Amino acid sequence: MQTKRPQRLSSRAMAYVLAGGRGSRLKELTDRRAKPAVYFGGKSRIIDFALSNALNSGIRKMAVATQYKAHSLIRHLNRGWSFFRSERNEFLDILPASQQLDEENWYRGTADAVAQNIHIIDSYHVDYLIVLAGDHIYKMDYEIMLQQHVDSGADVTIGCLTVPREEASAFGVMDVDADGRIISFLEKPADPPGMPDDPNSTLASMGIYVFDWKFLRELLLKDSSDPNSSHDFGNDLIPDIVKNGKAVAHRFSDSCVRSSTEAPAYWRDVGTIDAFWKANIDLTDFSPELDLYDNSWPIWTYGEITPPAKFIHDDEDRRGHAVSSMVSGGCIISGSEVRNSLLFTGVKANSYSSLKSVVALPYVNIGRHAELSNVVIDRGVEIPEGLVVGEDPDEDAKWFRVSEGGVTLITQSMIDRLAAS
Ligand code: ADQ
Ligand code: ADP
Repeated sequence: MQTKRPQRLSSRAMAYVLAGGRGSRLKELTDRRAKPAVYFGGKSRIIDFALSNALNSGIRKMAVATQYKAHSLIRHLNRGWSFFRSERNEFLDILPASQQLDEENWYRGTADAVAQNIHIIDSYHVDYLIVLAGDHIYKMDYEIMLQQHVDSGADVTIGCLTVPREEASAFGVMDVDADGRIISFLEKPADPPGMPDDPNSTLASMGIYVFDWKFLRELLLKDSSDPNSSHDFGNDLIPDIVKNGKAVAHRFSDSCVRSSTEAPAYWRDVGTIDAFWKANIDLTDFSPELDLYDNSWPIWTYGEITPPAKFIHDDEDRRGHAVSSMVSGGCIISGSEVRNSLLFTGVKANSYSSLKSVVALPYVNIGRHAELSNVVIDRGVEIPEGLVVGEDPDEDAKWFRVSEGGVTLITQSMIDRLAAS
């Protein structure tokens, strides 16, 4: 007799991506776009990582809840993530705030961003909901986490990793028993506790939660009408489950990723200019921790159709070249020297210019004789001829934003202000 093959848990799950936050520590990079829509890695946007993880984990039902400055994010999702086919019971739903309840303009918090769409989620008949943040760079197989959730019989399973104690006040932090059950949870404590076996580290929530949908549904309905709740997972729902139910930690480690390469587990919050610059520049290393060339875990995105990158001698026979760099399609490097830099689609570097450790977002144009080091340049900026940035931080700070770590962010309005002076 033939036995029926068990269904993959991922086929009974929906990924619910929270993408409404601003990411204000990215400063002017998020003035006009939400953090999940910020570019990363030469071709992608930050949200592509969570969505690709879901896709590579076998999940074919997804929703993205948007709120802050969502236009560029929604445009990206429409262009790059519209290949799901409802005929095959696959979909990616975009759920902007204020679509469901007339009396509420905005999602009141992360839990409310799910609660306002309960009826939409019901209509897809899923057993599990995986709540994800759309603003981290990582690779993770959610099927492994789902399996742990089902095996342990938890009410919620929370993805977590160890972080240095001094950085932990930005996270929900937890204490676990020998079985991985969470016995205490504090949302962003001012003085995070160390771990018993490692006092300088803290176990932190990644903001990734797996729930049985029926359980979460009940909890959301109760929370929605609670006047004392801020309707947030980290502040309200998770502490409640830890106290009154069963919350289990899923440790993020090398075994959370199925991959054909030996790369270690990678997770970054690229929430500041310094972290954003570093994570992008790290990709130009000989052997970076984040392997974007791993075919077994592709990062899907919207791929603009462009001609190949081109490297040309200028009229005085200076060779345009790039070393230890990533150069996307449509770029033209003409008599320019590019080192340790990451250039997105359609960047042009003109003669006598020099780029060192530069992250240039799409369609940046670098004028002749410009000399730039340790900078992030926003999309479409026209760098004027002869501009020097990265030599004198005090001078740079007069016109541009110089980060704590000494990285300069350049936007077009900063250039316009400089030109008008
Ligand atoms: P935070 O990082 O502070 O804490 P939060 O501001 O709650 O995260 O945002 C989580 C996600 O939800 C982000 O992707 C954000 O874009 C999105 N979001 C925020 N407000 C939203 C809204 N009103 N509508 C829709 N989406 C919204 C959380 C947890 C911590 C955990 C960290 C890990 O609360 O416990 O440690 O994530 O980064
Ligand atoms: P992306 O994030 O896709 O690169 P842009 O950088 O071109 O998009 O623009 C980011 C957001 O700002 C988009 O929503 C776009 O519509 C909006 N935008 C672009 N230019 C302007 C402008 N001059 N004034 C106001 N909004 C703009």
